[in-house]
Amino acid sequence: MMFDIKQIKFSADSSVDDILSCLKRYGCVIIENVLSKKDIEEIQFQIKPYLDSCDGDSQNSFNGEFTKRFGRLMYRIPKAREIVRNSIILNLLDQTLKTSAYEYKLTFDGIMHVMAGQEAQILHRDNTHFANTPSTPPVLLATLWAIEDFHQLNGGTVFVPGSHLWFDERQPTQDELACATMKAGSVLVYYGNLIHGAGRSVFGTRTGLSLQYSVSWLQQEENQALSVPIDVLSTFDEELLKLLGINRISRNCGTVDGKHPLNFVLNDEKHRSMSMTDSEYNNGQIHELDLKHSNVRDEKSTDVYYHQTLDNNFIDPASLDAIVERLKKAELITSAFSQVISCCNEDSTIEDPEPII
Ligand SMILES: O=C(O)CCC(=O)C(=O)O
Ligand SMILES: [Fe+2]
Repeated sequence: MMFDIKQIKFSADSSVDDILSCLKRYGCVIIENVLSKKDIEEIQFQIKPYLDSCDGDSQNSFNGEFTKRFGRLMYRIPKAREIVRNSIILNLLDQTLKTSAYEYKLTFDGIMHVMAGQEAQILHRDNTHFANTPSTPPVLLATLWAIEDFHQLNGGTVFVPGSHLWFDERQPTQDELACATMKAGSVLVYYGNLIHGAGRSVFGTRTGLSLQYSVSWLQQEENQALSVPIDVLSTFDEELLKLLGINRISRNCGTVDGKHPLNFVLNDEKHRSMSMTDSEYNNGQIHELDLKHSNVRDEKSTDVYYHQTLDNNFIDPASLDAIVERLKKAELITSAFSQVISCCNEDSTIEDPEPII
């Protein structure tokens, strides 16, 4: 392997600009020691019952025969609700996905627990789950949190640095592959267009916690609104709910019957009043809340308007009057006609009414 993994390694206090420029260049970064030992223990404790009851053959050949997988982490794993809004990750999301969307949201959450005997996963790009999207603008940013150490013998993720910018047909050679070797508590962050896959495992286990984010206009891989029962959702705070896609991202997008979707989840005074009048939209508190995490929308309104109205001056006023008169007459005739029709329907002996001219 030719690639020196150190080139993409950062720590939790590295500058976000440095992390971002590496991400743009190689399509991936590893940020080390983001989770503490205690965090890791908590996650392991919370996922254990689900891992224990999960059989090895995880659904299909893409997911792996010796890999345990399960989803609905926002419902099942309280600690994941905290990790999903890690501030470094949100910062990177602001500067990547928000270049082509008003918001981003969680699209996938799942545990990927690779066991000895697992063959390498087919190399792929995650964005192709949705469509064969080009690399610019980015629509998907994935994070894979190491809950155990990742290395070359236990299925550590294999990736192709820089491949997020390759054309579709280009196949990687052996020396272009790298392994995301990282200690538990680190996170691998990669663009959806990066070529990657879980590695081959000959020894031990490797637990990864995958949280993937997409632009708000893409369908979620795991339907978050249905993955978490409504009574559990209603205990979440506004920031988390919006991250799950339960959000109004512009005047009309994401609403339920014209109202902010949070109305239906958070049944308190503040959210009940989240109706959608124009004044609230333009001046109200709601919009300011929406703007809190946005570095793209720096104006009150996200809409662009085109200030032109159809000019009827080409019709001269005299003929306009004549047109209106004719329309009125036509209306009278139509209503007279429909009255006759309804009379005829009542009196079935008249089968063929004379047309009224
Ligand atoms: O588990 C891994 O290392 C990666 C898995 C993966 O890329 C996927 O299932 O899409
Ligand atoms: Fe993948």
